[in-house]
Amino acid sequence: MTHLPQPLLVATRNAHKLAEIRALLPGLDLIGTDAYPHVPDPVEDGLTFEANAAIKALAWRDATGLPALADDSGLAVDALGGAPGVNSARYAGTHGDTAANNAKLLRALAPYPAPGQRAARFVCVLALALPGEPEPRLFRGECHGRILPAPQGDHGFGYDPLFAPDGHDRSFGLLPEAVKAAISHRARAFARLRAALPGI
Ligand code: ITT
Repeated sequence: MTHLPQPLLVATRNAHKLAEIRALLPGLDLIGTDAYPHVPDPVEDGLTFEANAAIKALAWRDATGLPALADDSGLAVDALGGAPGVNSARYAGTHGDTAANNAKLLRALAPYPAPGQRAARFVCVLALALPGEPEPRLFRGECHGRILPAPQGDHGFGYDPLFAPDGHDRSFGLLPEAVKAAISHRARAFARLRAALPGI
């Protein structure tokens, strides 16, 4: 198979992610999970981005019968031993509470004020689960940078206002959205997917 099968279910409940994925796959027939409100969200209890991406892609493929593409992603901060990592969406306790997550991250990094102590990377693992294939195909992308002392801007979502990618002084929250679309962890994972499935 050299092309992505269509229609393709994008296995995310995160509207911001879905919008970025639509922009990274222009012209493809993509279906969001809104079309399936009765399907329960799978439990993401994997210890790695790969494991959780696979859980989501397989669960949604099996629930709908459609080829499914999942994105498991998050922020790994060196000084925090890789936290929040796979817990990025629920770092402060409540799933998707961005303000609380970002506030907790700034508190955790207060003992590390120097820019050189605040290295971090965004990670994205895409899992493509195709009907008839036992294992999903996995594609990983990373974007390295650092955590800023205070939030900047309101582009993007999640930790974007706190993250300045390498080579830039401003956050993904302030940088033009085209910059994130070109260099993000998600863009890099999609570049890998495209290389493996030429013709997309
Ligand atoms: P789905 O599982 O339904 O896709 P989710 O938001 O729960 O949605 P994850 O479990 O993969 O997805 O958690 C991803 C979290 O990591 C997300 O909620 C943000 O806090 C953070 N994150 C991931 N990608 C990001 C990005 O591009 N910019 C900023 N924060 C990001």
